[in-house]
Amino acid sequence: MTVQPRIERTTSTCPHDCPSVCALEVEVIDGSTIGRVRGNPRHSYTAGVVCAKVARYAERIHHPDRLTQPLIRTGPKGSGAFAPIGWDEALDRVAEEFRRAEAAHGPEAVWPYYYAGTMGLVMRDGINRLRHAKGYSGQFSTICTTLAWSGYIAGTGRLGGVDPREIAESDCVVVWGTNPVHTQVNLMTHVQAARKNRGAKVVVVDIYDNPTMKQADLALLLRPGTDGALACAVMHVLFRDGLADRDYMARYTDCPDELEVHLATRDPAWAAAITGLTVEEIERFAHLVGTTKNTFFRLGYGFARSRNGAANMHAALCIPAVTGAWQHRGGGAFHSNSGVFGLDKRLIEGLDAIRPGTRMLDQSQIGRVLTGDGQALRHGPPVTAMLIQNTNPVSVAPEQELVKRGFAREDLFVCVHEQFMTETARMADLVLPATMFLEHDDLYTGGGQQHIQLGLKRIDPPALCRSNHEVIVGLAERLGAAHPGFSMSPRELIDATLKASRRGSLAEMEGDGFLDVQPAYERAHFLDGFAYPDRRFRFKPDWGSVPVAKDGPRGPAMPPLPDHWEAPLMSATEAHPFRLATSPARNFLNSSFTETPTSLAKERHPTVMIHPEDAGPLGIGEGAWVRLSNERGAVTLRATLFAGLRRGVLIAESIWPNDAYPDGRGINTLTGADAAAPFGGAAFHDNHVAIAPLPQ
Ligand SMILES: Nc1nc2c(c(=O)[nH]1)N[C@H]1C(S)=C(S)[C@@H](COP(=O)(O)OP(=O)(O)OC[C@H]3O[C@@H](n4cnc5c(=O)[nH]c(N)nc54)[C@H](O)[C@@H]3O)O[C@H]1N2
Ligand SMILES: Nc1nc2c(c(=O)[nH]1)N[C@H]1C(S)=C(S)[C@@H](COP(=O)(O)OP(=O)(O)OC[C@H]3O[C@@H](n4cnc5c(=O)[nH]c(N)nc54)[C@H](O)[C@@H]3O)O[C@H]1N2
Ligand code: SF4
Ligand SMILES: [Mo]
Repeated sequence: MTVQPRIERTTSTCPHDCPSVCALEVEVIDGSTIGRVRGNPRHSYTAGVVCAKVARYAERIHHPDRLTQPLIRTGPKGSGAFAPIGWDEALDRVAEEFRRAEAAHGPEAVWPYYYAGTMGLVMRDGINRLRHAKGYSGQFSTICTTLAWSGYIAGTGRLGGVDPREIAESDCVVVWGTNPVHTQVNLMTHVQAARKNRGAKVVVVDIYDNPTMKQADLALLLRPGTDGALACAVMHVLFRDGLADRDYMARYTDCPDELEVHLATRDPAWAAAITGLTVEEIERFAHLVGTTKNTFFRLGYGFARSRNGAANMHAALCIPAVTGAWQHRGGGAFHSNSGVFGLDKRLIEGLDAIRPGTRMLDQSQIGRVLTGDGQALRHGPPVTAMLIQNTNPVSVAPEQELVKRGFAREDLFVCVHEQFMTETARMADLVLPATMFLEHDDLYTGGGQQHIQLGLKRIDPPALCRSNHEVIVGLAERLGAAHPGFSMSPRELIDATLKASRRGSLAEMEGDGFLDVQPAYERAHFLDGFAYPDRRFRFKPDWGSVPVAKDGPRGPAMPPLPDHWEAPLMSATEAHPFRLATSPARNFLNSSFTETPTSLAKERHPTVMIHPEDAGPLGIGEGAWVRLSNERGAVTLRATLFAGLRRGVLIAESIWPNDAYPDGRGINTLTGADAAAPFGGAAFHDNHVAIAPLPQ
């Protein structure tokens, strides 16, 4: 007689770095194994849908290559030679190295480094409590959101916007610089609802004909970094053709007359020459959004990942302020809700322990920091010891040659706490095995939606895996770091954080597993005014005082009004005549899922898309090996011919592990870490390169 497995359905939250932050239903088989993962149908944003890579999460959590044992390096750095070591001995060793670094150069020689491999607040941000309690160097987190958020907040004064579920009530949805079919599939659920129920028109603005653009009624395929020009010409037409809402602007915006005068010369012909779009396409787009008052602008991250990206985000955001779309149900704009959750993070992050004046190091400039660049070090001591959690900089950070050189330093001690032997872990002195989300308790906030969500422990981890919280607490103990957060369990931290934030309690949230904190309609549409003292939207922001970064890096001065800002771009040159963007691949999530067999099989191998008319004269055929190069280095991968992009543009969907390339050089060999205006940020899609076939 065969025994039927016992399948229990539990709820959880996807922990990965994705705006959707899906509420999950997870099958737990016999209390120890994960079965199918589905979207929770009772969650109004997730609406029962998850992406394919998380649906097959069993592949990742029960992967044979998971780290299950603390390891200490026994061969040269990066050799991959490690031997098992006990947990106590491992943590003692980290503490000893941190004390040694501090004794030699002061506490700022230690740089805890992390990012959003898990979005759980306890496991992601707890490392900051240790940092603050010990006075270690700060991290100014620029790798992802800084450019986009700066541009958005410059206009509205606050990070928030129209409820993304309202997309279903819109008659025109503009998906601008995001590829949700790859990067946040749930957005498509709401877009499709608008289309099905109301016949809404869908506009997609992107630089290649990606799977989202394939679903568009109006596809605007422009040159990289030219969104500001498109936005200006659209607003020019709105003013010119009587489609601007002058009453709305008089009431809600700072300088509509000045904007109108400024835009007089920025007509569709001007923008057509810059963007590569036709005058007709621009006019059509302008008339569509000008006559469809409840147009919803869903502004993504991708178009802000250029050196003029903050300016472009702001320019696109100005359109609904000109049409007055914010006043209509289903109309207005949304980029991120990260500003609406109102969670008091003092306990989790130890914010009350911050030592004023501690240096902040630019996360994106990790290569420069580790190779001793004085400016990147803010003219302070070298970094000689690191703890890394939830991020894989040797793969994902720009200026990869510098990053690799930095990690190879013999005088640098690195401890990496990871789920897999990533290329960063491989460079470490000590590797610690981490739990996965179904093996620990955490609290999540949905930046692309509006819920605070729970993800509780559902199964036991492999015997020797420990959570980020356990590692931080273990180190705090050994280093004599004092803070109430170190003596609390994750459940206690979650409960206390919810209570301190007046967002209920853990017990209250445990039922559904999520809490809808969508701000009221009036506020989400900024009908009670924008978040500046005079309550007005800024067409002309004071860029220096946008409330994003107090102590961050600074880029060049911004254009005062929306514009096409060419100067900072890494434009094509004679030596480097192509523009390269590194847009996300569908089956990877940054560097995560590059270890799962199904994702690898679907993505096949590192590839660069090139227009057939560019490829022909260069002698590049389908599948040919090519070399991409610029001032920073060279990358070898295969070409595929694709007519769905502009001449002179290349797309390499990323991020593949470096060892998937024949010479171990990953795509970020070509990307730059210079601080883009106004407050820094990595311009991953703004690169010039040369492309040449390799002898076959
Ligand atoms: N499958 C998958 N999902 C992911 C990720 C992943 O790697 N893979 N990454 C996750 C993370 S960390 C984030 S932050 C989000 C990001 O998700 P998105 O907001 O979607 O941002 P990007 O992924 O940077 O780029 C989105 C699109 O912008 C386009 N783009 C690039 N340059 C320009 C430009 O100048 N103008 C315009 N109009 N478009 C441009 C790219 O071609 C791409 O199609 O996705 C998350 N989800
Ligand atoms: N070329 C190019 N480069 C890019 C981008 C691009 O578009 N193009 N996008 C950039 C963006 S937007 C981002 S956000 C970054 C993200 O890049 P990363 O920060 O590296 O993000 P992930 O690959 O999502 O996660 C990193 C690691 O976290 C680990 N991890 C997950 N959960 C846990 C946990 O609970 N504990 C511990 N200890 N580890 C955990 C995973 O195993 C994974 O190896 O990449 C950037 N790099
Ligand atoms: S769409 Fe994003 S949040 Fe949802 S399951 Fe996939 S990775 Fe997770
Ligand atoms: Mo990101």
